[in-house]
Amino acid sequence: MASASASKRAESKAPGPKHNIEAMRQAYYERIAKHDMTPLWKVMKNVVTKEPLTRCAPVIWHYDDIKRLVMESGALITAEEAERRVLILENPGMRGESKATNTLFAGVQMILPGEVAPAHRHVSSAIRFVLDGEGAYTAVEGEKAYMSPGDFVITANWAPHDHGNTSHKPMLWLDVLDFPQVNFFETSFAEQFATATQPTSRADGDSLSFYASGVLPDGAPAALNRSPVINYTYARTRPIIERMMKAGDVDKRHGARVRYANPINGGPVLPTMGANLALFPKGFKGEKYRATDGTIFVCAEGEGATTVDGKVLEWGPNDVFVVPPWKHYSHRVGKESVLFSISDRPAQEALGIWREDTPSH
Ligand code: 1HN
Repeated sequence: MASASASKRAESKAPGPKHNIEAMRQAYYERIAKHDMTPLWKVMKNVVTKEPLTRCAPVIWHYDDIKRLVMESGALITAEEAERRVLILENPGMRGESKATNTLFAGVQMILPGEVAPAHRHVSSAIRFVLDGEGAYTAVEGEKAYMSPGDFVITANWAPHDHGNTSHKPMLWLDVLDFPQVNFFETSFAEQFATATQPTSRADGDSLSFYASGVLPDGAPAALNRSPVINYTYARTRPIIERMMKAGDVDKRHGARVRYANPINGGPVLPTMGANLALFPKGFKGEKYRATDGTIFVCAEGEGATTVDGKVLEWGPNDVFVVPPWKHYSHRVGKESVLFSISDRPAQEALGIWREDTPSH
C-alpha cells in the first residue's frame, strides 16, 4: 500500500499528462541505455535484498552413487591425462557453473594404485577430506602427507601440490576449493611444473608435529593468514570431540564441535574456507539454526538426518550434502555420529558480513 501511494505521489509530480508518463519513461530508459546507463529505481530491491537470496539448493549425494560412478571414470581416463580425475558435485540450482554453493566447489577425486596427479599450483586454495583408501599421499610444499579416512588436508594459495598412490587400493577424497571466490574477484592464476612430482624436503607429519603440538618452532611467524599445518589427522581430532562430549560440552544445535584452527593465531585454516568436526551423541535432536555461510557437510561416522528448509536429507557414511546460506536446518541422529563440514564463513567474517540467527544462544 505504502509503495502504491508513493508511486502516485511521484506520478502527480512528474511532468506531462499522466497517461503519457510510462511512455516518456520508457523512451528515456532507451536513450540512457545507449550511454550505458540504467535507472537504479527499476532494480533497487533486487540488488539490495531484504534477506539473502540464494540459487543454491539443499542437496545430498549418496556415497554408493559417488563411489560407483567415480570408480567407472578410472577405466576411461588416467589421473595424469585428466591432470585431476575429479567428478564435480554440482548444485542442481546452479548447473553448469562447477559449484556446490555459490562460493565453493566440491568434487570427488580418485587416485588408483601407481598413479600420479602431477605437480601444479594455483591461487585457489583446496581442502581435502579423505573418504576411502589408505596410504595414498598428497605432497604439499615439500611435505608428503600419507592419508587415511577422516584426515583433512589443506593446500593453501599458490602451494605446489601433487598426489600419488603407492598403496594397493584406490583412494577417494572430497575436494573443496574456493575458486568461485577467486573468480568472483577475477584473480585466478595457475601453473604446471616441469616434473610430475615435487622433491621432498620434509618428513611426513612434520608440519603437524612442529605447529600443532602446543609448541612452535623458534622463529615461527607471529602472523600467517593460513595454517602451516598440512594434514589434520582424524586420529588426533576424533578423540578431542569424544572428550568434549564426555565433558558435557554439547551445543544444542552443533553437537560437540571443534573448529580446525591455524595454530599461529587461532584463526581459520584458510582465509576463504573454514572446517569443523562435530560429534552428535546417540539420540541427539538438534535445535534449528541458520547463518549466512553456505556449508558442505560430509558424514564421517554413523547416520542421521538433517532437515534443511523443510527438506529432509538422510545421510550415512561418506554422504555429502549442502546447506544453503540462511536456510534453517537441524540435525538429528539415532546412533552416535560424526559430521565434517566446510564453509565460506572465514571469508564472510573477514569482510564483516557474516550473520547467524540464534535467538536463544
Ligand atoms: C585441483 O587442482 C585439485 O590439486 C582438485 O587435487 C580439484 C578442482 C578444480 C580446480 C583445480 C587438486 C580441483 C583442482
